[in-house]
Amino acid sequence: MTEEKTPATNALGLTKAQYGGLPSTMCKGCGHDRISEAVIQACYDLGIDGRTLIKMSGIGCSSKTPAYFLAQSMGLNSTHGRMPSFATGAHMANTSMIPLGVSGDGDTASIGMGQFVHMIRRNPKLVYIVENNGVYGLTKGQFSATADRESPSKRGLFPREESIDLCGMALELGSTFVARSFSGDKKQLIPLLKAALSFDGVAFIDVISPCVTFNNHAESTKSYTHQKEMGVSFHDPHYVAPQEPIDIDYEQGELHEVTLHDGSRLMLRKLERHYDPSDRSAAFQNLHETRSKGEILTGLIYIDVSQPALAKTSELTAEPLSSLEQGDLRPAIGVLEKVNESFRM
Ligand SMILES: Cc1ncc(C[n+]2csc(CCOP(=O)(O)OP(=O)(O)O)c2C)c(N)n1
Ligand code: SF4
Ligand SMILES: [Mg+2]
Repeated sequence: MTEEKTPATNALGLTKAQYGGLPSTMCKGCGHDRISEAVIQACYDLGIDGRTLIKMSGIGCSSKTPAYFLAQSMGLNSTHGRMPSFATGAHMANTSMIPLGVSGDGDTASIGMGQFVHMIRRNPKLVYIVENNGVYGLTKGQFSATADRESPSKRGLFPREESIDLCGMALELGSTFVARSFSGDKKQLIPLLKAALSFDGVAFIDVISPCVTFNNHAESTKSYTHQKEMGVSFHDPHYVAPQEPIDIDYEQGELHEVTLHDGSRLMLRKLERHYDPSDRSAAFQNLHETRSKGEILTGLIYIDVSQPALAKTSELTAEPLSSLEQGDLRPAIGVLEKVNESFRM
């Protein structure tokens, strides 16, 4: 007689299957599905109660993926490029929820660029994932603004304009958490996602995610083969939750330890070169150097845990705005007149 195995559970007594969502409708082999799996694993490992997480997205194949993870979470598949403002609003209405946003390279680097720029400047708490395949997958493979000039389409055409490096851009705008990874590298992506979920502010992760249908041919710089050949990882990251003992494997060798807002730690064991992710100038330099060699730099590129997130500087009420009554929200006539008067010269 074969014994039935009880499935493993996490700190909340939940199985990993309970962090799943609807069956995926992505093309078989699409990088986006690997990212959904990494989100499921990170949330399962951290013991996140899915009911406390909100999933936000724009429009695109990438933006459809929140349907395929965390079925218990509320979410909004919003409009093209507008995820940042929906996510910022939802977060400010109830800061006790964990906001996680999924966008695409088209969604972020073209139609949503204005939203992206100002969201980074405002710095609300938000895990911001760009599933970057260099094309508009959903509308059948047109070049996006992250398509590299040396990377031809399947039909042999080259992009006319220079590509946008979203990590470089986020860094320039003052982002305090900038990371890049590859959908096929769960060893790197899962700890980065856990760190992002523990971070107070925008945690931006650009994830190279091959579109197997429109942009995974041999010459594409967003293909599985190119990433394998040209991907340069800064470090081998390891996430340690606040209640866990120190992992002795990470006590030796070149180690950079980052303490996150909830007391958890990200241990970065250096692989390629000496690198301190709190050095902004070094982050710029490394991004430029690797880009000029056609390499794709992955890992935690920059972090600054000292900058306050939007909710901290916004004088919010102790009770979430979403649960206040009309009477609490509407100021008395006298109060309103005083406010208006203060704006008159
Ligand atoms: C206002 C508006 N303009 C254009 C479109 C058409 N459209 C839908 S998805 C998309 C691009 C999606 O590309 P990306 O964000 O890279 O996602 P992917 O499908 O590659 O994951 C476009 C142009 C739209 N839905 N709404
Ligand atoms: S078209 Fe491309 S991005 Fe969209 S599901 Fe298929 S492989 Fe993925
Ligand atoms: Mg895309």
